[in-house]
Amino acid sequence: MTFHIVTIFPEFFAGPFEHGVIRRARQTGRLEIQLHDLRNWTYDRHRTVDDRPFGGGEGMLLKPEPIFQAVESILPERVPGQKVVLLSAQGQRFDQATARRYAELETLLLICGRYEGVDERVAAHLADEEVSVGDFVLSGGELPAAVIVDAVARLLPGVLGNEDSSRNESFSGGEELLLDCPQYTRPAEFRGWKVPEVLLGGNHEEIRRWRRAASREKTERLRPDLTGSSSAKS
Ligand code: 9D3
Repeated sequence: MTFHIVTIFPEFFAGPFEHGVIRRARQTGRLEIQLHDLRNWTYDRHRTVDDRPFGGGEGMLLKPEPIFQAVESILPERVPGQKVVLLSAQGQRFDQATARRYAELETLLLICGRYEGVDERVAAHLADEEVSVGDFVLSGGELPAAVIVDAVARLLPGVLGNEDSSRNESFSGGEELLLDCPQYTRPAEFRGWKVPEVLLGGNHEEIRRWRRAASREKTERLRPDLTGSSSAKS
């Protein structure tokens, strides 16, 4: 799968894409990430990417021309296996189902918003989707882009050692949506806090039941929105 990231800060991504799962996926050719500096598609002396909002208001917006030029030159023909996503605070929430949908694509182009936002014609007439990673205010779409690459890349065939290990986790779906159960490693007692006795024995049926119950308890306590017992919306 190929990601294209259009950004005014291509250097921002040096760190996040050079470690662990992402690094290995790139090395083995299962994942390609191409960074594109939005200023490459500006033609004035100051390489201007932003301008003031019509009607007044605080701050600056990313102007449409460089973004349209960038996307149209990176993806000259838009085919079904390609998707263009605008990252913005106003977008639809990115979740695990979105990650699974994106992992089926050949090509995903991410446009990183900045400043106070992006000219609305990008969302209306260029992007296929407008996506946010959560209801909090960030300074731009670069961290969200890195989040999306990470979440999608680990779903690609062959990226994780075990082809199935990405399926069996929190948020992967399944008949019941539960958080992972609490897990423990050595020592069996740390500062007086003991690992639950059942995990130290070898009764695998009992362990399975304990884990299921512990998952339910933790989900109810930390994420009642997932169980339907709260009116809270995820
Ligand atoms: C006037 C209100 N705004 C500033 C406080 C709106 C606003 C503009 C630009 C809020 C955030 C941003 C920059 N954020 C993103 O581009 C962004 C984002 C986010 O802020 N939160 C969650 N996901 C995303 S994806 C892109």
